[in-house]
Amino acid sequence: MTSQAKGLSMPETAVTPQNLKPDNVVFSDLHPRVGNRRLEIISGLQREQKSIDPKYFYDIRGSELFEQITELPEYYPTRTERQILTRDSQAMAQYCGQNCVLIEPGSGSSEKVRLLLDSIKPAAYVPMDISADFLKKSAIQLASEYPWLNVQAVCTDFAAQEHEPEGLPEGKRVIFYPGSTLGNMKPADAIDFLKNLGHWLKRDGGVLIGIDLHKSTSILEAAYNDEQGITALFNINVLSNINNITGTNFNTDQFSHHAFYNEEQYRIEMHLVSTVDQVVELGDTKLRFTRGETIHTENSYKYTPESFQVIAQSAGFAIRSSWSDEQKLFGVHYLELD
Ligand code: SAH
Ligand code: AVI
Repeated sequence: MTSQAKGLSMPETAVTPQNLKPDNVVFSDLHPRVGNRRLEIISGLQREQKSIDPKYFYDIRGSELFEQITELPEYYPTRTERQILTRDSQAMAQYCGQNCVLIEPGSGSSEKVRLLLDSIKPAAYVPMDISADFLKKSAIQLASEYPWLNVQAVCTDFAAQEHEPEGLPEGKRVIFYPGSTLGNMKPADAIDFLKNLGHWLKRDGGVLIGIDLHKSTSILEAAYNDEQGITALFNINVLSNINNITGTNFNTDQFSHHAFYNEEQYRIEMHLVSTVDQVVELGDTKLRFTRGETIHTENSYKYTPESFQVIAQSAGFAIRSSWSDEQKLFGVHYLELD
């Protein structure tokens, strides 16, 4: 019998995702303190080449804009990786085994893991992301779609996460790191990051990782300069997030998006170009910009199969298997400690 049929009044409070939280999801917040983030941001903006760490793209609006990017016709990485994961999920499951603890740094919407869950049947899934509200929403959505799945979401800066999150069940660790998010680190940082992940794996674990491949400059530059201008909005949104975190007064109308492939370094560089001479204030600190000066907001490194092998080996891993699409746009690899 429904509550109405029983004559009970309906609750007046709004139904939010929080009070609809299914039993199979827990959320812990290890997010860095505002003070630390403020210092990191200021120090980047005071360098000769001003820079902002790309993790600051991801407030809730940034995460939503990234989701829109993944659907753009020019942004081939997401759909290509999804095709590979769909086609080869059984082969990947042979490596991951069943009942592992599946940990995803930078999980975003947790869309891609859905392509693996039925074949891997993990004992727990641990989405980790810096974008707290988006993570919470995505974890609740996933848990309600997969009632058998134990979801343990952790809001954290994965680059500062020395040990695996506490309280995970026993069992083999598999780290799922799709999207070529590793490509947003400089190669030396990528090696250190992978080395650290190696400590989480114990003996028999592995890393299932997606890496974007080097290709023609025209395909790459189109992917980061889409016609609808969503990538430009994503880039500029970083300034709104910085204003919220630090109290700076960046005027987002006075910066424009610039992305190009640096062929020597094998990386897309994203910058924000100051369109006027201006001073941005942060309390007593004044940040001066000349017209045309840039803030470097992101690198997105592209690898050849050989150059990724060097990164993996330098971090102590052997590549056990690799999968790619027919056009060799994107690669997915299963790594184990060598
Ligand atoms: N894995 C998803 C999302 C990739 S986008 C996919 O393949 O589509 C990159 C994700 O990593 C974003 O959700 C962003 O919030 C998160 N992220 C970026 N830097 C991070 C950091 N330092 N710590 C934690 N999460 C981070
Ligand atoms: C998350 N990361 C791998 C994306 C990339 O392609 O480097 C972020 C992005 N930046 C612009 N478009 C997408």
